[in-house]
Amino acid sequence: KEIDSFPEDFLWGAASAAYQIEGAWNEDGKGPSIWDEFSKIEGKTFEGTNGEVAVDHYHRYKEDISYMKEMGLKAYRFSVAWSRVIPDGEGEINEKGLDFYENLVDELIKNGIEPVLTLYHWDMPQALQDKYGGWESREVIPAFEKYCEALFLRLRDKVKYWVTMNEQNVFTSLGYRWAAHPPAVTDLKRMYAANHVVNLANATAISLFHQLVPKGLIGPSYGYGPIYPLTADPSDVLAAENAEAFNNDWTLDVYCRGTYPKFVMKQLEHLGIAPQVTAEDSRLLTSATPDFLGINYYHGGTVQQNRIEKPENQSSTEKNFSKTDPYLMQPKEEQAMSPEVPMFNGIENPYLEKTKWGWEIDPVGFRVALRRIQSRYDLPVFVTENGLGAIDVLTEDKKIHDDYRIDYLNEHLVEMKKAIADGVEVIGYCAWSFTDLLSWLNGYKKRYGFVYVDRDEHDEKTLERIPKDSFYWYQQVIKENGENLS
Ligand code: GCO
Repeated sequence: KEIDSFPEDFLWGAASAAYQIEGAWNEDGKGPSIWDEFSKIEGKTFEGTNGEVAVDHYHRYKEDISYMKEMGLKAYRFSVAWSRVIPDGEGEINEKGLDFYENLVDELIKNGIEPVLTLYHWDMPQALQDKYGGWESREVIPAFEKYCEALFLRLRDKVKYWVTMNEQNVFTSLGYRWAAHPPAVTDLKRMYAANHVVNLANATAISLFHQLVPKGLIGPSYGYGPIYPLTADPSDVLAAENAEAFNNDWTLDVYCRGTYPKFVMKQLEHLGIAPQVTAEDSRLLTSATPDFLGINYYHGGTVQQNRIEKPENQSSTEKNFSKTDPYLMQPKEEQAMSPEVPMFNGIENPYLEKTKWGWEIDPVGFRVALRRIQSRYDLPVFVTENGLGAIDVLTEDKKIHDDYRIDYLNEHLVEMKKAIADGVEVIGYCAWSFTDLLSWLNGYKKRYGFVYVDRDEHDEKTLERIPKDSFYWYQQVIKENGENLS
């Protein structure tokens, strides 16, 4: 066997999330989620887009799976909407909700596709937000456990790969630091408190899973980006290490080792914003560690030593969001760090190009990321997301020539192949996304899919599915098990 070839059973996949594709937001007993409510508030999402219909996957999942089969997909990652399974988050189980996901899983298996099920992709039941304050309260942990138990029991014989939390770092910082996602607050103390509760919920789910589904594999999906120093000035290198600790070790150490990095904890204690960790919490966190680490890779970040004084009287939100350009409603990378902690200062990387939405394009960073994760945690890695958001143009003869997406994915796969040759154990790769879907803040302008969906912000149009050029390219990659990637 060639040292740099993909394993025989490599899981070539694609991914999605319930809110971004399903629609049917109030059908068959589903309760409202925080995103159903948040998107109704004026000015929160791009031109007021919401997931009420999304790409209507709830009604068209068989058609979508027929495209997956045509493509030769080996794995499909999707998420379950908690409020479809338990409408108020903690009470009665809605059998129709469970039925939907079981039917979806059956259809995947029938077509030879391995299901990869994400338990939490950001759509907390609104009832739990209202009653307890969502992730800020420990009261949601037993509710989450009950929800997970219902799914484990129903699907344990059919689903082998399970993901607990999707991009905990992203949803807690967008929700509690940047006020861009619900509950839309800017309070670091609350962010760190919520983050700790999510860690406990994650560990609770893993612990229950290991009892109930001993043959399955479970892990969180973390949005990882490696941090670079701007220069070889040792102070910049130190700043990059600080940023890596604050941004990445902070979450990954808890997942994999059950402990918070001491150095970061000390800083947070000093600032009076550290989470309260009890001895019992520590026991749970160290006892329930994942079987693999899911990594969503888009880009990293670059820092220099902190030289800039924070301007007085300016809130983080004012400073960090462009209110005028809807494409920049995501916080920029240089700001998505910890400006309150004067140890590093985010800055643009002069060597990297960016997407239309200001996301750096950094395939080599993917290899760096995979190697850093392997050497720090030594767990199998499942790449659960990677992809390019772009404006795709449908030609008159109904084609989408997305060569830019092919180039992007190809460059990333080449680097992933090198990382495998370097010795990183990668068990699968799910491109983001299978069909086009609703971008949380950017509507349908920003498309990621291999399959185009005919709709825009305000007009559902035909919702017709049209495979893009990248669909046929990925089909070939899968067929050759990545042999000819270069
Ligand atoms: C967007 C984002 C998402 C995320 C995904 C994270 O534009 O809304 O890119 O699609 O990538 O949901 O897990």
